[in-house]
Amino acid sequence: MTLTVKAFIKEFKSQFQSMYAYSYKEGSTEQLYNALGLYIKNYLSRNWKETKEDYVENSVKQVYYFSMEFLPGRQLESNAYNLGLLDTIKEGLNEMGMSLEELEEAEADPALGNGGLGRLASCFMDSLASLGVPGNGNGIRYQYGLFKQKFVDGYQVELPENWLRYRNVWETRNDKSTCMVKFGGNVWLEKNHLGYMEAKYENTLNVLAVPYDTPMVGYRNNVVNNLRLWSAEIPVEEEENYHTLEATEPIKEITQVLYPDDSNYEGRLLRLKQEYFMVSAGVQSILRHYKKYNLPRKNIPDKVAIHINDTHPALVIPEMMRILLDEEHLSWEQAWEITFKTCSYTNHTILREALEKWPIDMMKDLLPRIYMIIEEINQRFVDTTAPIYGDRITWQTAILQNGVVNMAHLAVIGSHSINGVAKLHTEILMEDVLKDFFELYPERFNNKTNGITQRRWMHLANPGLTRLLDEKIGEEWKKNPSELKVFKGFEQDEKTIKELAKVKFENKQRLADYIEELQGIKVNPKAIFDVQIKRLHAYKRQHLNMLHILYRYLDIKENPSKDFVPRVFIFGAKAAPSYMYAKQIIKVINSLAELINNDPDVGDKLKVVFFENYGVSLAEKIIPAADISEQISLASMEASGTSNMKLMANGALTLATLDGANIEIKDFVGEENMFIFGLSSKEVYELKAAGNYNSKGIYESNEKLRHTLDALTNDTIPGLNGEGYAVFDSLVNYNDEYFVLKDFESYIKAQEKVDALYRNTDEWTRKSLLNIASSAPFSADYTIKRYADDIWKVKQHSEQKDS
Ligand code: DL6
Repeated sequence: MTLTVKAFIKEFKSQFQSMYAYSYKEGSTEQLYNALGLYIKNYLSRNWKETKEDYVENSVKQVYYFSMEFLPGRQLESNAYNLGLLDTIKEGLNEMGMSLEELEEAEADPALGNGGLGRLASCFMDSLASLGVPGNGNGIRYQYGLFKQKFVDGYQVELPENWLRYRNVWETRNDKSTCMVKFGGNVWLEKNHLGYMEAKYENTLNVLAVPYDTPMVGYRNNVVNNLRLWSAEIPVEEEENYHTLEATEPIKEITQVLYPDDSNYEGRLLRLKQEYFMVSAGVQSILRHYKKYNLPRKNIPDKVAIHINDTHPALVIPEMMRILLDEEHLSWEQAWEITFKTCSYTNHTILREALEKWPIDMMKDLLPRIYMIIEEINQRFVDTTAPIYGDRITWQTAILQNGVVNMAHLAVIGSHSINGVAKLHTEILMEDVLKDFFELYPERFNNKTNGITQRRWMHLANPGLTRLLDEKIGEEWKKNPSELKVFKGFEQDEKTIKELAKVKFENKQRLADYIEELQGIKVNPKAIFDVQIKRLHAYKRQHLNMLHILYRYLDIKENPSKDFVPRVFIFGAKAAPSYMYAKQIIKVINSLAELINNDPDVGDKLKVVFFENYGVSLAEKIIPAADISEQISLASMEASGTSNMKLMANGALTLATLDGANIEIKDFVGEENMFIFGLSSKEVYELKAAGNYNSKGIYESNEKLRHTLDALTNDTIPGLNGEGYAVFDSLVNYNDEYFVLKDFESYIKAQEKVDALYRNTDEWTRKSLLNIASSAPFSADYTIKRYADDIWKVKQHSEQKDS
């Protein structure tokens, strides 16, 4: 039954009253938001319940996506949209004198992730539900999300992100489904009276894992899947042992913060605790749920697929073995077959420092039984591999090496599928990072290029573009993104080009107003909006972007009468708290921005805006307004990127190296509709192998570059305290790890092409149209379909019911 505006108003008023015992007219924005959120949650609860029941009644195969990070973004609008209630709610609120936009601002944006990996997990949740694939998320309910970023004198300052301060209307605490997770203590194996080996524990730290479930709403299909986030608590029966607040700390801290400080031993230990906590609770609850199916244990892989999102949840493998061996009393071979067939793993990075390795002593102390199992997995692996492939390859692929547990090796050995997240990335895994494993298990490797959900990143973030597309190509693209290609037919249609340019201009005007309101910087909406939004890391090369800005600034100062195409450079980026170099880059960009934005000689020609606290909600405001998408990582370093896909779908032209998914963007839209520069991945490998890169030589021989780099250290930029020197040194004196200077010249040339093209508005907009029309292959719905078909072997819910 469709909800009428009248019925909504009546029900909303009564919802509000039942919560606060006064009229909605007296309510604060937070209260009104809470009431609306709960109203929507109540509305969807029937579908949520029925979806769960349906899955059990039909014994469907389900996917469990294990991830230490989720970045769902605000859920009010997207839930209302997927349920088909958005217009009714908007109208109803308007009649009551409110606006949805205003209420939405009261919703916390859960920063339970760092960047692309967490956001991908949330796009996947949306696609699983929208495709009707039985899928669950499994993660941690961090009490504090990723830090809130502030700039003080241009320096990054980290503040706690207390996202749960005003309650979270979307979650349901599920006390019925708690689990116990054990840490430390002593463990030994003993034969029980039935003759089975049983693990005996003493002096363990017992932690109660309490699940909080959040509905994942499918797009207009009545499906509501589940995201389960675990919180650590003191077990009720042990409360009396915890007399002081201090004593409760070891338990409470487990789910307190995302990314504990990893610069010290305690911080690293805590992270390992978090990983096991999430994994153990998740696996226990899956196997308990499986019992409802009343099927033999050997059928688990027919009904359960567990996905390991990067190595962080790789302890799923020994934990599943532990339960099957110690609690279900299966033989090693039976348990291994089930575990291996159930688990699959995605690698998201080739950065050495991000490939997790845990000291053996730490693992042994914290997780003694798990370590025993890992030791045996390793031993059996070595025993079977060495006779066939020899000692060298066996040693290089072992799980236990040089006093550490190599988590990527564990994930690979225990999973039936291993995938990278873009074509080039998967090739690099096979040819370099995991090449020995590729020799051992070629059949396990496959590529699954990332994707994004058009629902959040186009339909909701860019209503102007969505309306235009609906009008030109009909609404089918919303269900079936491949229909976007029909938009190509309008490439030569002058009217459409003008309309598209108008949509972009309006989005830019809106962002310009927001920038002025937030930062007091007046930017010209007619300028090129040039956007780089992603984590701050040297390999992503925000400092290359900064050097170009500095070069441009010097050019403006030295050639005041030259005709410059106005540009607004927009950044959004957080640096890891202990990553000094990244923080120095932020400071240099901020000081440069201060200089440029206040220099009367520059005026409209150049502006630099660095948004504080970049996250999903901010991305939704920036992306629809972007003209240029900066994807300038050193080729071979960026696994995929996903901001590149979001920006392309919103009509930005990509300025990129041939890295990650930029290569596929080029394949779909054509080289002529983007700006490519820099070394290729092959050239990067060759240059590294040659070992003769000499950044100082480039600095000395390139006048333009030298002039620019010198401005980092000669007081051109006021307010710096050595950060300019730090960047200069790393690039010139420490041989420029990410080849910034090598790519500088071709980057500048690409930027000149950007300016030249922008002078021809129609031609620019035509290319923008082609980007939008070519973006469909990056739909997360398609990506999820490929995971479901090739890796998880999970069919859509309706198909499983029929078969
Ligand atoms: O696959 C999602 C995303 C990619 O798009 C990025 O290219 C990649 O950098 C990111 N990887 C990580 C790795 N984290 N760890 N460990 O966030 O994954």
